[in-house]
Amino acid sequence: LTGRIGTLVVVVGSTLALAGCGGGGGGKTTSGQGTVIQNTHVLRVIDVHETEYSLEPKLIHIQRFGYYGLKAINDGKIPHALALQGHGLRQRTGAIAPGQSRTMLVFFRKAGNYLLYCPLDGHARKGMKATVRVH
Ligand SMILES: [Cu+2]
Repeated sequence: LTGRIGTLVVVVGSTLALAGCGGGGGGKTTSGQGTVIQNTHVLRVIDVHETEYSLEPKLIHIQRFGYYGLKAINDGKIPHALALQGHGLRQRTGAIAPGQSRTMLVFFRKAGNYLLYCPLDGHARKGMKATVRVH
């Protein structure tokens, strides 16, 4: 992982601003009872902004096991994607066009650090990576 671990922390409650997902991320709806992704209630949807070549935030804290949405938002000028790897998990979105987003449903059930990165064209090596820390 990169040596530059920032202090940015995703704040609970950001899910309320999620109406109108751009990228066909898999059937997300927001209602008074929380956010549903692929027919699954998630504890939280975490926004991950992608640009050339970085991910923000660099460090995401998760305090409870359970289902989460990782919403990859392509703020860049070329296609990106988002992949997650660690502790038996390995999954990724398809390519995301500039200005679009996709949400990945993830079930975290083991503590530790997970690698979040863009799997396209060596982008991770250029800096498109981040850490999800499950406590
Ligand atoms: Cu990329």
